Amino acid sequence: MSQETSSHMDPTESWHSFTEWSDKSVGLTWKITRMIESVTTPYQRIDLFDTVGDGKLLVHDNAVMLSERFESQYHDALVHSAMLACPNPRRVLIIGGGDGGTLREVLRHSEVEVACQVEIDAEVVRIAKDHLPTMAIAYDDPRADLIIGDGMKFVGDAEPASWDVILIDSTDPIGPAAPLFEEPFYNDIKAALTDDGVMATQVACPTFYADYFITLVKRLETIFSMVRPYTSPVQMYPSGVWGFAVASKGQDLVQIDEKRAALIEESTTNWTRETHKASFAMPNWLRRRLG
Ligand code: AG3
Repeated sequence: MSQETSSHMDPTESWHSFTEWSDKSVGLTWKITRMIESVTTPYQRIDLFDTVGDGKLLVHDNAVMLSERFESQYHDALVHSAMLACPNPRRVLIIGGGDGGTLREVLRHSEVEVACQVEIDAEVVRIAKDHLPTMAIAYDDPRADLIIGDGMKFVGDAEPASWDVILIDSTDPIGPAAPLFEEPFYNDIKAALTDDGVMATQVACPTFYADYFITLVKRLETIFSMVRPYTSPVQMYPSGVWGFAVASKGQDLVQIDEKRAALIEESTTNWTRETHKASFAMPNWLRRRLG
């Protein structure tokens, strides 16, 4: 998972480029008109760019977190299937996701009484509040409870069976977020979930980072009794297809409440009952490797 910045000035037009490299030979390049902010925090370097056509682009340590144009593809995919697999998601915990996009999607669900967001890096929230209003607006909802702190510790200290849904909206499984993809954290999540609770996490790109995708799904399977990997088109990330997994202590992850799903479909940008069903389909080579 190598990322590096390649920035050059085009001689004929006034834009630079930023490339996130997916592997040795393939990258995704953005036309950048200006750098809005670049800050180095104790956790990461955060760059916020403006692009020629895709709105603002948020980059952490050279990995794209979101573009304003495509962010809903990722946030819809992470949130709605897990929320709808859980019969009554009253208490929802989000680890990471300081931009507010995941929180915004969670709050579409009228069952939610508390959506607690634990983000380690206050600067991510500050940048979202200053520059990414379509996501940061979620913080104005009275059900939102923002905590700046260590999500791992928060989950470790949580009361047993105290959360209906736990969503992990983290950076990639290499670098500072690596512990959020390991057994001790997954065990703590399991303990913190109610009996019919559901967790969802991103598990990297199923093609460029297939080894990560497969390892993470298999790791989840050693801990949770039900695990379903799924994928979704996310054009702003390497390959344009991103991997996710939902997991539970037994709660069915594929059958979702039709009535609630129909309601959610009225307001989402991408998620539908059809995309939900399709998201579990895996290409044959990947199905074989998943076993
Ligand atoms: N969460 C990070 C998804 C992984 C992106 N990886 C990459 N570009 N290599 C994004 C935060 C959005 N709320």
